[in-house]
Amino acid sequence: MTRLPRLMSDKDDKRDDDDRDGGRRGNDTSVITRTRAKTQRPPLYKVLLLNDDYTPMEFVVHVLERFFGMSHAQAFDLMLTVHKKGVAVVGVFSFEVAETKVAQVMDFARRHQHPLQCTMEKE
Ligand code: TYC
Repeated sequence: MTRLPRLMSDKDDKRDDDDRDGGRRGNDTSVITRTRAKTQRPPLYKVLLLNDDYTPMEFVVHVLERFFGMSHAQAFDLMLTVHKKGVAVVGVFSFEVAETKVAQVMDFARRHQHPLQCTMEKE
């Protein structure tokens, strides 16, 4: 949550007697005592596609186009990377989006009786 700077008037200030301003402030002046609370970025999750010996290459290309919004050329290149290296990151998302992508890919592969595996891990 982002906080706005809080203004503290002289009357609120319990440390008013420390005289750090040398007494130059009048009673109506204000000092910004706090700027901004630290914001936390939500954690991100990598979605990984795993190679296997049976899922057709065209099916994997289709999965990458359909669920990860890739062009045919991008999808083909990434499929080949998985085929050669065994695994590749196909996207980085919030937890909920990554979970949905994994479920969509696993369900689609299962319905077509391919052993394609898709997992996620915290970045
Ligand atoms: N290795 C598979 C084949 O030769 C193709 C493949 C690529 C399978 C990527 C899965 O994630 C994968 N038919």
